[in-house]
Amino acid sequence: MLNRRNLIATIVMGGLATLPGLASAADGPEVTWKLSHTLDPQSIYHISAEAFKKEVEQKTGGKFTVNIFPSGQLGWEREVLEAMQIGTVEATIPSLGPFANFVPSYNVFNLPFTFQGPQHMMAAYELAGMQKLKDAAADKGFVVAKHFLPTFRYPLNSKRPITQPSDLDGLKMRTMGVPAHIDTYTALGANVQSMPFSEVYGALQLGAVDGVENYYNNLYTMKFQEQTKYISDIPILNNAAAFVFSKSAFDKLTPEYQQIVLDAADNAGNLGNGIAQDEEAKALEALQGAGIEVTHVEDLSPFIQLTEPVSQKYLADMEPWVAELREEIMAIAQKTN
Ligand code: EAX
Repeated sequence: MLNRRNLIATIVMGGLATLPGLASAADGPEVTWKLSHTLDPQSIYHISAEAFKKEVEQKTGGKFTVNIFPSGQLGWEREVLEAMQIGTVEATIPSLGPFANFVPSYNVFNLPFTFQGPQHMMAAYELAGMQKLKDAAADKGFVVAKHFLPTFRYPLNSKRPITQPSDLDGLKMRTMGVPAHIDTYTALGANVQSMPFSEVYGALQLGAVDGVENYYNNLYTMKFQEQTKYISDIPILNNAAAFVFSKSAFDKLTPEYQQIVLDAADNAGNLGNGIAQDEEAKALEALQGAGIEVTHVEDLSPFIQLTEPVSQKYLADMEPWVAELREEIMAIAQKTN
């Protein structure tokens, strides 16, 4: 804050040119950031990334450039998050699944059936307790600027409709390399295989896997409908995501630029939240149009029963505040859906 005392101090120490707020962002230093994500240029991640880029570049008069690398061009999420800890990639939009491999408390998002619907997810993102997760991320070299995306990961496969857990028995399912996800599908009887997202289409084509789980927009833009037949609307896991910056890159920015990237991430995340339901509805229709059979599963209790021990196992291993945060998340479900 610029008050009389630090105004005088600033003038004495460095002269007027260093006064925060007096120079416009367009007079700021030249900065270039790489923003990596693993999804298609038509994905919600990409639309949000474009909005982020536009706002940052506009507000800095083009001095701050954001180059977006979609489709895992800079690597899968794990590789990119490692690069961010070193500081060679500055920004990314990871699913909070792989992110939890770096910041384990984030597993609170990866436990099965934690969220009851999109409104519930969006309300959870705003809980005060989320700050603790952000602090844990900062300790690992990440600035989490915005949690966003109210989407669920539904099982899609080439073999049979899934209406009960036994339908997953022995089904070769691709999940992300996220232990809580692997354990969840294993508890449901699936034969789980993890691989980068970019390899899934080929694996489906070769029959190395029978199915994959993700949200409709993601499944459709990856063209998995060409290799599969059945999807069930069971919200087993979710695809919460975030705008994440490399802390070392963020710390190098001027306070003014820091505020610009934080605001831009907030706005871009809100945009992603706002379009997600429409995009999901459109993608579901498109999947059906491409011949995918959609199964509505009313009774989730057999799935919840089999997977609840997975949640209990992870919660027992985490710090007590994580279990408290999960309780807080689950307690607001009724109010939101
Ligand atoms: O975060 O790998 C996946 O299934 C993810 O949905 C993807 O990387 C986006």
